Amino acid sequence: RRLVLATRNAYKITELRSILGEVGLDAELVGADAYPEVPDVKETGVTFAENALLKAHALAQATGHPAIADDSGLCVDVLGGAPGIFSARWSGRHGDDRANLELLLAQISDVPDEHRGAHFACAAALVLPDGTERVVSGRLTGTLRHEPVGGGGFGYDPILQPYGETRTCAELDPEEKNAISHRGKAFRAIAPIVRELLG
Ligand code: ITT
Ligand code: NA
Repeated sequence: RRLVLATRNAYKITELRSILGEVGLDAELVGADAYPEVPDVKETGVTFAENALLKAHALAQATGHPAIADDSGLCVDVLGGAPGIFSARWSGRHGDDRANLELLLAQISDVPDEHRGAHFACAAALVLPDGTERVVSGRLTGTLRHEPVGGGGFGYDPILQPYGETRTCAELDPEEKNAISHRGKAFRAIAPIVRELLG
């Protein structure tokens, strides 16, 4: 049985393999790069859930296999939830993690510690070839540092310090991050649904 991970983000794929491995899904996991002929879908949704469903529908339909997708981002309290669904292209350059992070830090440079609340959000969508769909979400709340710290993870990990932690997400071991992360929560919640629907 094959389950397509409807993403081209290599960091997400690594985290998803680890999270789904822990919950013992009995399926061969392949990334979207296994289907280079399938074009990327336009993320025209206005929510994480809508975009995750768009990505999963496109891959499930094109491949004839069940697909799961992740749409995620960083929501900053003082920015009214931005960058949100625009997190991957906040600087205008899609996937340029460093430029996105630097721009965000500059935008909140004057914001004091007590107002630097933020959360990572993740929507996990499952779509079957017959169009059946499910979507669940997860979040990780914390505060934003003034400078990036740590070499692990990706994206905005070096500036998000989870509540109850003294380290940033980029200083956590991969297992520690997966245990508390938005992505870990969403995909551990969708795993039993995958099991049920794929039999
Ligand atoms: P796919 O659409 O192919 O999955 P993408 O990187 O474009 O890949 P998104 O549209 O979901 O994916 O954007 C996610 C962005 O949100 C990502 O580029 C990071 O900037 C940020 N992000 C998501 N999860 C994160 C995490 O665990 N740690 C740090 N930043 C994260
Ligand atoms: Na997105």
